[in-house]
Amino acid sequence: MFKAKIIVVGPCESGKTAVSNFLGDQTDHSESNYHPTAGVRILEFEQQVKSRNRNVDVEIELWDCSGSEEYESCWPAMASNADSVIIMYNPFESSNKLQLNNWFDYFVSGQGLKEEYCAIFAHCKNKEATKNISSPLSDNIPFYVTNLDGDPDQLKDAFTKILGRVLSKLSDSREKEELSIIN
Ligand SMILES: Nc1nc2c(ncn2[C@@H]2O[C@H](COP(=O)(O)OP(=O)(O)OP(=O)(O)O)[C@@H](O)[C@H]2O)c(=O)[nH]1
Ligand SMILES: [Mg+2]
Repeated sequence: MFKAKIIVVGPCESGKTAVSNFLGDQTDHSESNYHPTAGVRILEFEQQVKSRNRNVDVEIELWDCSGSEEYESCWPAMASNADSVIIMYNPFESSNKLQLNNWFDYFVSGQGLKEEYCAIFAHCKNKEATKNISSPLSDNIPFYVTNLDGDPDQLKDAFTKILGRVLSKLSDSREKEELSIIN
């Protein structure tokens, strides 16, 4: 069994908890009251991913992190040993876009994570607004426009793609470790 730690970061109220709950099948996502996350919530679930023509079970730890500056002192623990980072923002809030570089610099480049294992979710709370949005950061980071009301399966597909890329990294490093034991 492979294990993956995936952290979800980004500005307050961008939808990190709603999306994390949906991905982890924790609650009904139609719950509309906003409850700011205190620090971090860790959701654990399993998902099957296709890798190199076989189905592989992955045990996922999804870290739904608070967007509040109040918890910046927890960033090192959140970032520690993360296999992937999902940066979520509201594309209609200009202040959100300005903050994105901070999240990216700390959680992706600051940790030496390759951009291909991370993702940006431009999360639109209004499903009508999901067209013509382009990535605010490097084109090398996979970019998805997401929404829970329209076609939430698109969100599941995006997550499965991220997981597929993370899994190939994890299986490569496991193979290397196995070879190093024989050699
Ligand atoms: N209609 C609709 N509402 C959404 C969607 N995504 C999030 N929301 C609502 O937006 C509000 C904020 O979402 P949260 O997921 O709590 O935001 P957050 O990013 O976790 O915020 P912090 O924990 O403070 O960092 C909540 O009231 C959600 O129900 C969506 O796709 N559609
Ligand atoms: Mg939250």
